[in-house]
Amino acid sequence: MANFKKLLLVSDNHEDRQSIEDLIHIYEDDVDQMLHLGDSMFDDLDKIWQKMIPIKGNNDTGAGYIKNTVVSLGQAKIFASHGHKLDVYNTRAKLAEEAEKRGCQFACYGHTHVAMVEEVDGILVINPGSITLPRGPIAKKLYAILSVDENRRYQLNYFDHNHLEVKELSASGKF
Ligand SMILES: [Mn+2]
Repeated sequence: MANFKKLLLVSDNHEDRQSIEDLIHIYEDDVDQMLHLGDSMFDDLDKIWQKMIPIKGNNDTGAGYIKNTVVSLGQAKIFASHGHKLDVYNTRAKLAEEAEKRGCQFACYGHTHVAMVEEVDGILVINPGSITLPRGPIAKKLYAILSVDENRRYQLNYFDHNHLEVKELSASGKF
């Protein structure tokens, strides 16, 4: 499948700087966009945000953070939110509803630190996990890359903090 557009997804590094700088160094020229899903706990004017879209987590302060946004990637539209105000520990239905309202096919969130991909009410809902403080069944520090092509196929790949693919989490399909 040729001509992919790629979006890097990372979340919840909770002040760890090295992990985020590593991702920028490795992927800056290789992906179309980088999205941070919250709780970096960096300054909202940090120069890192020249390279990544900064979503506001419950532990982030400053007017430079974005509460919710929609990212376009090829033909895909992706709703992005930290998720703490959408009750994501209990349900991903509110997240999917917000995505649907905005004409998105995907929704991405953080907050739980649990890597997860699931289809909820027709929306593909993705949590890239935490790059420093993993929780849940896969005890690995993770991030993810969402790729979409011109035939509306998507591919989601997870990687650990050593940048090795965690294949049991990968997903693909049409959107
Ligand atoms: Mn949080």
